[in-house]
Amino acid sequence: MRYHSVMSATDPITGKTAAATGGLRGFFRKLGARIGGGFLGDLLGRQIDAALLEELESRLLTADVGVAATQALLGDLHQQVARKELKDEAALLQALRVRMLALLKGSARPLVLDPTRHPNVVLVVGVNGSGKTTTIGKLARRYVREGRKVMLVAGDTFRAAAVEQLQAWADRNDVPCVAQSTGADPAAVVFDGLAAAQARRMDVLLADTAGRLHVQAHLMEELKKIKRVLGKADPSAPHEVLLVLDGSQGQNALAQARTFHAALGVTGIVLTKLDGSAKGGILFALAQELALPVRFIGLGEAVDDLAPFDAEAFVEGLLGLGGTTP
Ligand SMILES: Nc1nc2c(ncn2[C@@H]2O[C@H](COP(=O)(O)OP(=O)(O)OP(=O)(O)O)[C@@H](O)[C@H]2O)c(=O)[nH]1
Ligand SMILES: [Mg+2]
Repeated sequence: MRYHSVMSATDPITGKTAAATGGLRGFFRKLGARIGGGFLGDLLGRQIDAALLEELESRLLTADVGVAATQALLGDLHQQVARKELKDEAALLQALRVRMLALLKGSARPLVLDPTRHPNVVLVVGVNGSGKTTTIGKLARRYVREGRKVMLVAGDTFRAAAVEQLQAWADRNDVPCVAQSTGADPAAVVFDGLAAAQARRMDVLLADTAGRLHVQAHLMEELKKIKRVLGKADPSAPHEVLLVLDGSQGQNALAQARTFHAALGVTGIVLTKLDGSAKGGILFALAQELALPVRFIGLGEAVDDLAPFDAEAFVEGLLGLGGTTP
């Protein structure tokens, strides 16, 4: 089996690997640049006045930043512009940078595992096809590389071939996977997985679940049951309810986040598929409305295409600041 290197993430603009473009910082910068090109583009170089702010506002909205976050970013800039305090483009960019970083500050919080827990339980949830199982494969890779003992549990007993898909990721990472056949009670499977992980003193248990629409109430109830049952085997579990969102879905991802959070108490987010999309504006909307940590960003389909969110590089790229990587 051949693996992509840790720098295999593909640059969204040049199509080159991240290694060739200055690493993951470069990736986030370019990602920002691509989104920024969409809403800043020709605005720069124009006179800074109320009309320019209006235009900026509508472009932020188009870039999925959302009404509340757009307001938070631009709010007092209107007064500053009226008072002619933002004299030039550099001053405007600096003002935006400060506000964007302040908004995203809470988002760039890593997932920290407690080494005394055996295991740390990560319950992975999200709508169909958002990238849950792939993200589990990538996380397993990451934790194995850190020297941790990782186990997977196949809580998706609904979709045909879901168990095989997870098993394939387990084999690729050489970690154990607890599974039953399709149709089994997912709460029972996950409970067994936790018992096995406790017995074998695993560091991390990554629990896959079946995709479901956030509007399917009975399926959301099923997730609540899985969460409750985990708590019976370990009152502190799950230690992370990780919501996987397809970053290319824009405002729809925000609606999903709202409902999953209300039902389950989401503790972290993975935003996938930002490699093929200019829709990263949703990061601001998520930060503004839910203030949940964005643990990782999915940068592609390969096992190493997962990276902690680098808010600074992202904002610099977005605003065309801080120099560009070749
Ligand atoms: N480009 C890109 N594709 C991704 C990323 N993450 C996942 N995918 C792809 O998205 C598709 C769905 O991924 P899965 O991991 O099966 O999604 P899931 O949420 O487990 O899907 P269900 O189990 O059906 O709910 C696959 O083709 C993945 O390769 C990413 O970060 N970037
Ligand atoms: Mg899946």
